[in-house]
Amino acid sequence: MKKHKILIIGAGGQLGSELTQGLWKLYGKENVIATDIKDPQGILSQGNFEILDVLKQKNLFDFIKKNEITQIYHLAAVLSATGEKNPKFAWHLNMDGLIHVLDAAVEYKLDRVYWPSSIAAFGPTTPKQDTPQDTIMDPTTIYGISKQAGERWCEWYHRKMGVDVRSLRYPGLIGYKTKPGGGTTDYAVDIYFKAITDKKFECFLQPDTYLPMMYMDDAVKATLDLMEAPAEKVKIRSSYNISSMSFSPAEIAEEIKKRIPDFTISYQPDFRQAIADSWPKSIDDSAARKDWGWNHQFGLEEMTEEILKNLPALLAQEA
Ligand code: AKB
Repeated sequence: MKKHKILIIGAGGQLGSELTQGLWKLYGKENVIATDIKDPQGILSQGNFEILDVLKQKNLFDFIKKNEITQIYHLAAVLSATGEKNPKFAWHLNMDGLIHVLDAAVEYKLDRVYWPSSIAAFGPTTPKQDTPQDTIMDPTTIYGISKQAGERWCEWYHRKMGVDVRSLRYPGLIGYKTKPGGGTTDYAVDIYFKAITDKKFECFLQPDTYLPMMYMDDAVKATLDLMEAPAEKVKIRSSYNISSMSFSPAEIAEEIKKRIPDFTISYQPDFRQAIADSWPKSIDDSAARKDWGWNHQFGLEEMTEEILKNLPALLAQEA
C-alpha cells in the first residue's frame, strides 16, 4: 500500500486545526505535517508542525521534496471581509498561493490536492434559492473573485496537467474550538461566544439575512469524504456545492434563547451586509450527494445544542 504524507497549509485557521485532527485520525500523526505562518496554538502543537509560507515558492517546493509529501490541503486564504480592506494582498495570497500549490502538484507528481472554494464565488445575479451547481457566478468581493478564478485554475490544471485536485464550495463554517477571522458569516460563531460570556450580541447583519451555513464536524467530514473518494467519482473539478442548513441571525438567536433565556441580540448592519446580500440563501448540493455520497448530520438545533454544551468548559479552561 502506498504511504501517504500529508501537508496542510494554513493549518492554524478555523478549518485547518479541526481538519488536522481529522487527518491525524485517518493517517496517523506521524504522516501529517501541519504548517502556517504563525506559531501553533493549542492542539496543533501536539503533532508535527512547521512554519511555512505558501507565497515563498522555493521554500514550498523544497519542503515538499524534503518531506516526500504526497497530498496537500491548501487552506491559507484571506476571507471576504478582511479581503475588502486589503484587496491586493488578498488577491496575491489567494491566487499565487494556489498556483504555487498546483505547480508543486505537477512538479512532484502529488497524488491529490485539496483547495476550498466558497459560496462567495456566487454573486448578486446568481439564483438565490437552491443555487445550482452550474449557474451565473458574478462575485463582488476580491475573495469571491479569487475563488471563482481559483475554480477555473483547478479545472485547468486537472484537464491539462492531470492534477487530481478536489474542492468544495463551503458555506459559512461554524465551530467553537478556534475563532474564525475575517469572514462575513463569522457572526454565527461569535454569537455563541458572546451568548456565554455577555448574554448579549450585536450583529453586523440584519435579522432576516439568510445564509447557507455548516457545522465544522460536517465540513471536516465532507472534506475527508471527497478526498477519500475514488477519482472516477469526482466528476466536478472546479468545486462542488455542499450544504446542510440555512438560517438568519434572528433564527440562530431564537435557538440560543431556548437554552439561555436571558440572551438578547441587537442589530448594527455594516459593510458586510452588502456582501451577505450578494450571496445565495440556500444551496443545491445534489451533485455532491449523487457523485460521492455526501450527506450532512447537523442542523441548527443539533449544532446549537452541541456548541452550548461544550463551549463553556473550553472558555473556563482558557480563563
Ligand atoms: C466568509 O464569510 O468570508 C467565509 C466564506 C463564506 O467563505 N466564511
